[in-house]
Amino acid sequence: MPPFASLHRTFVAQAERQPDKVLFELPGERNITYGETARTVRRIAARLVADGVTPGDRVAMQVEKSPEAIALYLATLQVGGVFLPLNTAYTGTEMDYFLDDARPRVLVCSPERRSEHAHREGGDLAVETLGTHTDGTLLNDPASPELHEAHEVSADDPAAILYTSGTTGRSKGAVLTHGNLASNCQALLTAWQFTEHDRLIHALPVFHVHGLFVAANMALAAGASLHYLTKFDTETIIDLLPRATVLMGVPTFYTRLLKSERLTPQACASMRLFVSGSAPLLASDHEAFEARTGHAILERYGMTETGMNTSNPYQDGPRKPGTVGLPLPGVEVRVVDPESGTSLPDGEIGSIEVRGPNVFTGYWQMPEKTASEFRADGFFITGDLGRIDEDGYLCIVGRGKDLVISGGYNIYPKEIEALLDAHPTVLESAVIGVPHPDFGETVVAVVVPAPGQDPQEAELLRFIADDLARFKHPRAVKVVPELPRNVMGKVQKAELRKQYASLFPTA
Ligand code: MCA
Ligand code: AMP
Repeated sequence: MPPFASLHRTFVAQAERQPDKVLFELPGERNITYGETARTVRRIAARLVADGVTPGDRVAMQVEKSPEAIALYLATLQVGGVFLPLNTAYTGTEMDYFLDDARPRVLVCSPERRSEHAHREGGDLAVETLGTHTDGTLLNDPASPELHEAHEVSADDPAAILYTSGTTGRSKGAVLTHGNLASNCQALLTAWQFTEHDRLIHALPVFHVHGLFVAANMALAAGASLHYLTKFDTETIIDLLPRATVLMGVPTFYTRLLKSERLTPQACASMRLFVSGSAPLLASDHEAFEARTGHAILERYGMTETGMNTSNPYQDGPRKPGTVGLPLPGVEVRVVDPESGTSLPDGEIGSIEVRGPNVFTGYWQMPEKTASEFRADGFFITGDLGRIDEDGYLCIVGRGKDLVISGGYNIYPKEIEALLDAHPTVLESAVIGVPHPDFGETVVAVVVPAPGQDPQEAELLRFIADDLARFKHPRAVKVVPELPRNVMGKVQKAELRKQYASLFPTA
């Protein structure tokens, strides 16, 4: 496939080449072709322009997963807009922050949540709705016009903003360009030999890099088909395996699939590739999956700010459990001393840094934060810790950043600590991640009572509920007389993680 500059243009080319090919197969429901999707994209594009969207304007989306959500993404790119997908779990308080910061021209929300956003409307913001059955204001006029022209974009133009929480507790919008998305998609198509003949099981959410810019982009660009599921369900996936070729998921997908007796070599007979990422896959799960199915899961490593950086080989080399493989074509990866920034010899643990056409341009309206995360020679400091093994494979050994990854969702302790500390019975808190049998890691809050107070778990959880998406809620609250500190007075989270490591017994 020749190099491409825009995901929208590449999709349009596929839709013109094979209009009748099924793009979305919705199990037990409808099938939607490339041609039908292209028409929906053009209708939404016309609607966005009517709402006042001009190139560079942000289009925010907080909707349940549907094929039309992907059409909205493509329509935004068509008109030169900047797509801003938001997790459906975000509460009103969280939405206030993102919308104030990104100042979108249009917010597309679920019809059921329309009233929550009524107060935002007017002025510079238009609110549209989109349901899961083509309902909602965005598509409610069957005779609505179609926009055929596409805004001419360059590789450096912004295509999307994805919020990713910072160590400071404030979420930062990572601005990804058309060039970032296109180059990463192309590198993955080549690395994983993905073609129009693939049938990908898509069970990830479409508001993060994994589901949108890895899974969906690859299928759209290659002209492949999606078994498109609104959410992960073990038995539905196993039902679909015999009609699919590729599955992409977070480690929790594989932990759950392994629990089913129906996961057999026969069930996987038509599959050629299982991909895992977003969080570490346990080497024991990798090995158990291979023993059970004959397939070695291909683990890769990425970040919101960079898309995918490294991948275990599709062929020409082993897929090594516990590693995230080799740099993708065009991507440079190095392990350096975190203080001096000098490269370390292979085998030594240091800070992982990356450079390449996949790396974002910066955080939305945060030039200083952006500058502090890049080296002078253009390498981006990922905040992950790793080493390069004897075969050149990258192994992630930990995180320099204070981050919990639960079922593939990133959770920043600082955000939760700030909320807990505001409760009158709490003097201070430390939020940590501990091993969890289903989510890989889960959140535990350790709190110290304010003088004379007796913090109650249920009350604390109620107190933070409105301000925090459900997946970020601590699964346990522990009350302790004081937090362990080092001589500098810094809370020793490693000590706490050790202390509570067996709270949720794994295997
Ligand atoms: C749902 N819940 C969770 C999570 N998901 N709690 C903690 N961690 C989670 N990940 C909560 C719900 O709020 C609910 O709580 C209860 O668990 C059940 O919800 P349900 O929707 O039924 O859960 P599920 O469908 O079983 O979802 C689990 C899941 C899902 C399949 C692991 O979280 C998922 O699809 N994760 C993928 C996230 C992802 O795409 N990450 C990629 C980020 P209650 O019942 O108590 O109300 S992109 C990225 O990281 C980089 C770039 C990369 O490298 O890919
Ligand atoms: P996000 O900010 O949601 O893009 O999450 C990116 C982070 O997820 C990375 O910085 C890593 O810490 C982690 N991550 C992604 N893929 C892997 C993987 N295969 N193994 C270990 N950690 C991973």
